[in-house]
Amino acid sequence: MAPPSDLREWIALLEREGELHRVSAEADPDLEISEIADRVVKGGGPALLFERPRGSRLPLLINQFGTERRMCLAFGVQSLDDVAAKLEDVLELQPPQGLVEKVKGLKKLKSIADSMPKTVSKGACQEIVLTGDDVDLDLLPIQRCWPGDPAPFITLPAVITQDPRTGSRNVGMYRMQKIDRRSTFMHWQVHKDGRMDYLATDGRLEVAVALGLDPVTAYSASAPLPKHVDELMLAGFLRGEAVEVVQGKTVALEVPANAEIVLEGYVERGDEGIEGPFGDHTGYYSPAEPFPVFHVTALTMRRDAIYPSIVVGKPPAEDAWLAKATERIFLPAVRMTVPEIVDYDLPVAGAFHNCVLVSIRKAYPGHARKVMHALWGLGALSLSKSIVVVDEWVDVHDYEDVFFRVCANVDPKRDLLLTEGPLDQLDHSPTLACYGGKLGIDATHKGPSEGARDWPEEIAMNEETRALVDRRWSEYGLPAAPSAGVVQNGRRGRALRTLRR
Ligand SMILES: Cc1cc2nc3c(=O)[nH]c(=O)nc-3n(C[C@H](O)[C@H](O)[C@H](O)COP(=O)(O)O)c2cc1C
Ligand SMILES: [Mn+2]
Repeated sequence: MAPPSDLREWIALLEREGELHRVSAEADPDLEISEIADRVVKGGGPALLFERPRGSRLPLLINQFGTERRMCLAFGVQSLDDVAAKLEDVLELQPPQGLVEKVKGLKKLKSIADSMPKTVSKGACQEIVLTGDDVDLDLLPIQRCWPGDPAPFITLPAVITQDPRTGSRNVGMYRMQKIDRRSTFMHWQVHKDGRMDYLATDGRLEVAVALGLDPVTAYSASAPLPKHVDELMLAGFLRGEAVEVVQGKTVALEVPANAEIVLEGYVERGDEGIEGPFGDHTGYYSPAEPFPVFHVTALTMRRDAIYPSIVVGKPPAEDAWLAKATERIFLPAVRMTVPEIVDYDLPVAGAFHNCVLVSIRKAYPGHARKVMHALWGLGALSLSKSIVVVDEWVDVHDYEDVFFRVCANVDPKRDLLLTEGPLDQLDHSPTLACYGGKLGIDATHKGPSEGARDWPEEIAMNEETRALVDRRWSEYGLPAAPSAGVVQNGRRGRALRTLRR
């Protein structure tokens, strides 16, 4: 099934699939909706459409991304690895051999060409156009998420800018603290592409913010693409349908035609104020710091616009599945640079930038360290604080198995790599902001070539005995048991797990 083409189609799909709950009771965007959403998210519950947010005529949608099933529905796939496979197919494009291959290759190239955003002359996002004094952010049910937040924050925006030097477009998801009816802060962290566009001007930079998009385009705003790659192209590729864009009313930027709401405006170098604190996805408040002020010159929207929101906080929160989608979708791209990687997992509890578990096909001494350094040099993964490397046969999604390897295979003196480098701006633990220590743990098998003694063999029952026990199981008078002993899909049986605690 094709992914939904706008927010309405998405809401209708969620409703058909029993994945949406409408809240008709009035609820307050000031904290109350946060608490409701947080409980529903942590309980694995449905998306919520608040039909009467207090103080606004616009309904508020939240928890659209809160489960793996909804994330798969958004992409029109069975599993997020299917999305990765689609990308891998294109990344691994080889010079075609025969005619059949050539035709296939052309199809793939066409799928890339068709991904480019398409300019259209009219968009539903501009049914209502408010400019100048008529701009009023008070119309929107913007949430104040946590008690320590000083103001309401727009939390699920797609922020569009253009590199003043190259004209290339960037779309990123950056929270926006409301200042007054016509301005917000723009939370461009130091490592992000939006900030690079801002730093590349010494004057004014136009900005457009799209709210209420089809889910794949909304996701794409959070995707860590290289600076020069347009996130709307990724959205078009993943949807299998180009994103339609329409000329902004007061800025020379194109905006997604299907958006529910668009804010147009500008930031200016030197025009900054103190943003935050904000209850962040680290589980802590990120500190108040200077960020640019975004001046809104136009607020355009659909006649019956719906406002999208998300609450981040102590993990797991709704953003967990946005980040898991990135983990899965970007694995083939990571493998393009580091092909010995079999799989990786960024635990939700590690707020994603704090910990990477990675399995590799180890081929030479120091290979685990080579992979650590590669990841510390690779895009958004460069901000990872700790990396655990295990052998190819370890299931990195089975945290207990990874823990077993770390405990069993690591000589702390020999196998820990302590280094330093850039860290995520939101990490409060390092002494300096954005810079500090990094830990690599080599939990792979080692041997004399890496200064270890002869490495012992891992225990496993032989095939012959397993087959015998499989055959004779019913004779023992025991209840049905998994045939492969205690290990099931790489995960240990529940009974054993309970015993170990
Ligand atoms: C819900 C949510 C909120 C986010 N808020 C911010 C933010 O306030 N500031 C920021 O720099 N990144 C934020 N991010 C992460 C960026 O969206 C992400 O790093 C993205 O790749 C940025 O786009 P860019 O690579 O084009 O800069 C957020 C991500 C999500 C999912
Ligand atoms: Mn980008």
